[in-house]
Amino acid sequence: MTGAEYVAEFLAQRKIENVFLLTGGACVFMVDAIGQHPTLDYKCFQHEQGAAMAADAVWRSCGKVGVTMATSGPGATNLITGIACNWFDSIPVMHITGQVNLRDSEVFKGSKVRQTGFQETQIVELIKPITKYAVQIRNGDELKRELTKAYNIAITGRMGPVLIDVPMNVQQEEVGDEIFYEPPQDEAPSTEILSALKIATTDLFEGAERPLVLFGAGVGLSGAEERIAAWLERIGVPFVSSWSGCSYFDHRLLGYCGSIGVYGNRGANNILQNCDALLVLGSRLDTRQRPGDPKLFAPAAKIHVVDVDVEELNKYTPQGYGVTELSMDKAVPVIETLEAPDISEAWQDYVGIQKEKYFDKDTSQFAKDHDTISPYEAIRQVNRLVNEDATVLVDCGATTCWFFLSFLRKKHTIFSNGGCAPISYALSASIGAAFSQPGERIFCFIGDGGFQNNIQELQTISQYNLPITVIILNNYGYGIVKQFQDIYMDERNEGALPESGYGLPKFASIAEGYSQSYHRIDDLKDLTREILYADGAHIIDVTLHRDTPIEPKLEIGHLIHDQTPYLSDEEFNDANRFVDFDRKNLTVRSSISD
Ligand SMILES: Cc1ncc(C[n+]2csc(CCOP(=O)(O)OP(=O)(O)O)c2C)c(N)n1
Ligand SMILES: [Mg+2]
Repeated sequence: MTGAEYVAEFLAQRKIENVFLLTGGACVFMVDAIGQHPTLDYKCFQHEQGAAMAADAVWRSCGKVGVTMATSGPGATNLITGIACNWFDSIPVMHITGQVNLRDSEVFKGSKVRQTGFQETQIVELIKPITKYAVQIRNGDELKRELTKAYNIAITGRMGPVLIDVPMNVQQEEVGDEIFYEPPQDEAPSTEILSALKIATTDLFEGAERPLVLFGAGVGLSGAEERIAAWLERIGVPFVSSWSGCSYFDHRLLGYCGSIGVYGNRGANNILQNCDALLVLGSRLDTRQRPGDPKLFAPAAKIHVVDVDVEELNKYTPQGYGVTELSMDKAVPVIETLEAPDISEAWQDYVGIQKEKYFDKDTSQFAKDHDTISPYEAIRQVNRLVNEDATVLVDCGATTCWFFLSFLRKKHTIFSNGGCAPISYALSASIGAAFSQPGERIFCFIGDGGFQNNIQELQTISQYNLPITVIILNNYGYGIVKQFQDIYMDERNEGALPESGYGLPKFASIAEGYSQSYHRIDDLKDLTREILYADGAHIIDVTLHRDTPIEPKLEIGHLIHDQTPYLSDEEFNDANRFVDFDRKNLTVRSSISD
């Protein structure tokens, strides 16, 4: 077997079905080997970025490792944004790049030339900061060792992308027929760490009257979501989630109060800010969740965080949070034994009121006032019309905020790219989701700007006849940027609107060019299940007023739960019964637990 054939066989034995690629001279032997393999297949993308984003969706939709292949130089560098998507959201993906023949690159060994071989690029050095492991292979033996090592690194611990760079001569080298793979050893956690977790969390709950749990993506990434959801249901402690976390449980669970953060639900933020004990499960509390001064995040609460990545935990040292370094699947047997704390009646009433008042109530007052389509209602309508286990992706910008404020997950697969958040991710990721779930229709919410950023992948959708419904929430601009500029730049919308350099083609003509059907929606009564589920690939263009804002939204210099449109002082104080916040001076005067 040649090195190229070895790569194909190794992937096939890992039950990988598709490699997402764009070919080129330096990977062509490997592409050929995949093409000749009896069970492995490849799918062609129009841009490597699309392939890498699609590979991100494979794990999220079917739990298998996504694989890309690209040629050296520009092929490899085009993968970078997609690799960043995998990295920040902890998604295991294996990227395989072709590299020039080692003979070429070694000719000038010792001199620091930029390049010797044509299209030679040191992708391994470039990519190291955003991969868990990246290595250039020097011979057949290394290929065998490194493939298994890289694959295992991708799927263990805090997961993430890996990259293997395979020079042309290694692709052609005779490497023998035996495939080498040793599954990773699953180490049991020490009894010390488990008992420390038990003591810390019992202590956290025992001293609490106003407990809250934050459900993060780590719960789902480690496969602990069903057990944690069952535990939450049993003990009746209220919980909130991050955007990435809310992909993993049924939003109809009684204890669920919404997603928190800068664009979070107002009630969920209020509850967070008034709790006295917060158990954070598998969430990294990034600055969209914990903006500004960390001291003002759940300021009256004792906080304990369980996370698989010690670096994430190290950042809490100044705040003195309790921490446990453990993946959630290892922590779940302990968490499950925690009994419900003595929740005060006042807290139960308060949580009930906040939920009643705000949960699933976010809407566009602006759209009401202007008699235009509310993106919140458009999303709710799709939520009602699609199957309760449908796969629904969402892109970037205001579109994401509207989505997470109004889509209620039942058994749906819902996701977005949380950490890198490039515009266009969802279009390419929909393709990965479609290949991972043959026969299932995929729904993709995307803004007009995001839709254009990787528009060439419409061709990939068409040529493979993928059942993807793209729903453009069209506000004729980079809406989220425009809202920011309106607030902080006196409505100077440089680079964000058609009159300042942003441009839109006729989407109907684009659809026609890519052989897809097109529906323009000016009235939500025309957005029907029939259209959503029409055969083939299609584009639904929902017309919004271009000024439709995100509501609620946090402005700079405010407490996380003091979002626009601002509440009166009376309403604000009523929503903060347990902690007395000085909303102007950004301090806490006192709290019930003081
Ligand atoms: C690749 C990339 N470039 C730029 C940005 C910055 N950015 C974030 S949101 C956004 C506007 C998105 O516009 P659109 O897709 O129409 O969504 P809207 O906010 O209008 O809903 C931009 C340009 C980004 N996230 N990714
Ligand atoms: Mg837009």
